[in-house]
Amino acid sequence: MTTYKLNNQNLDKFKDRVATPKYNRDNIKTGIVHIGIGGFHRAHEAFYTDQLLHNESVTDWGICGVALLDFDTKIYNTLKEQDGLYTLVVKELDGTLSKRIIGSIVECLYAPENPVKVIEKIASPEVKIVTLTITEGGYNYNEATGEFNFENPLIQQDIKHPMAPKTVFGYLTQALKLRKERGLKGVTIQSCDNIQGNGHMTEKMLLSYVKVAEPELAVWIDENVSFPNAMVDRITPATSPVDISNLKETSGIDDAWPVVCEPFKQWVIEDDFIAGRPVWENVGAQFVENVEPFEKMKLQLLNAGHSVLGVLGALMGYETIDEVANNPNINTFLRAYMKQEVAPVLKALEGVDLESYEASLLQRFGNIYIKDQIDRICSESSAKFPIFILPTVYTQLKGKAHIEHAAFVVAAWAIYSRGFDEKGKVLNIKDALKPTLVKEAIASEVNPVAFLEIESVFGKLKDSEVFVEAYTKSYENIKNHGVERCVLEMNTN
Ligand code: CS2
Repeated sequence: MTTYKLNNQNLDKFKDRVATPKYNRDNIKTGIVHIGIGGFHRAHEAFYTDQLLHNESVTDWGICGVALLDFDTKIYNTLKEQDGLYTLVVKELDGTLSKRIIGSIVECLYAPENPVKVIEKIASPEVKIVTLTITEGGYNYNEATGEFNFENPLIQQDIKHPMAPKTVFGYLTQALKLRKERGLKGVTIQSCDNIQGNGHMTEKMLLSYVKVAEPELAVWIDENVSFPNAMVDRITPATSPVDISNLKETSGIDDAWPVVCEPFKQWVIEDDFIAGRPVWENVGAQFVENVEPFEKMKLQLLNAGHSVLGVLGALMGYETIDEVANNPNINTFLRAYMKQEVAPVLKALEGVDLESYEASLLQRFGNIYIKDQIDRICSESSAKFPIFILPTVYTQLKGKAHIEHAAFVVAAWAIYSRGFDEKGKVLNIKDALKPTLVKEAIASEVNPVAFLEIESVFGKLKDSEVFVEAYTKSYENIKNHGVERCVLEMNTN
């Protein structure tokens, strides 16, 4: 089989090999600007939108992908060379691969190269929605104060240099200002990140910034911009070199950055789009009045479950989530965590079936074909724990209910943050807060509570005697006996 480079010109050559876009990409206008074109966006929103564009009456909802950060150069260059095309490889439960070339990203911009172009794009009349995957940490929220973090040097630079911003807040503010000045309509800003009330969070953080940077814009935003909340879901591991070479060998597609993901996908969105929206419900998205129950269920079970498996698995020397999820002792521990500590918090939620959700999660975590990297899961834990794990703890503490499993995982994270697994292998900690984490992890060797003193992560948790006691006990136990033995003991109690 001849191999061809993936781009517009060669697209026809692939149509008998894999699914390809059947619509004319030249006719598609850009209705959506998406900031953060990593794997998740390309497995999720861009996939849904590609499906939708196959309906020939839909021509207004192409995506302009924006690479915001300096280190996004590689993805930008790849997509530019490939005319926005990439292959999505779904790893089915039986190990077969379903491949499809996605065509919904019809334009790409690299913000560091030309910030004004990005501002103008968001301000252009055809754009109706700005979607975001900027990671949990990207919202610049300070857990300790509950407010926008103006101390971030990048935010300071955006205030000083409004037309050469570095953060999403700087970009959105200047673009919205242009829309206002030009008498254009507002837009919807839609977060696709794993945050409880992600729309509310986006609105609150953006308005905090605007009130300082461009105070006169705040009222216009209030009246002309909507921020729907949404729950997003599809496990999307980092693409490995083997994924790239397999695609070449089996389908003759030379794609520098395909995306691999699980078959499951879910997108539950509040229907609050001030300037109109694509009929994503025609391709499987759910529009609901209140997304909160779906968000809570997903964040506190799936994402939290990932962090549990990630941190314990990393200490035990595992590399992928399926390996640790299929360790029977850890599996039992995770199920107990879900049942005793998370389910009681979620039990009042309406419209969700917790039991079947939990069962499907265990199957998804254990899928041996996904090979989701523990490194990926543990990265940026300092932004993840406050969203995925700690809300459950706070509610349980209020009700004087179980927190032992969560305390155990936090203790494991403190030990993880020393930078070595149980066999002494160096752990690759990737976290914006790494220096602080490592410093407090080392201090914890003498006084375990030192780790809990990181207020921007744990708030006032260190004041809870019950939590501190369970945490300290777990810390000493893990240090002396290792994760697996402790887990075994907890499972039999
Ligand atoms: C993961 C998520 O980053 C993480 O810790 O839990 O990326 C997870 O895979 C997605 O939210 C799945 O929808």
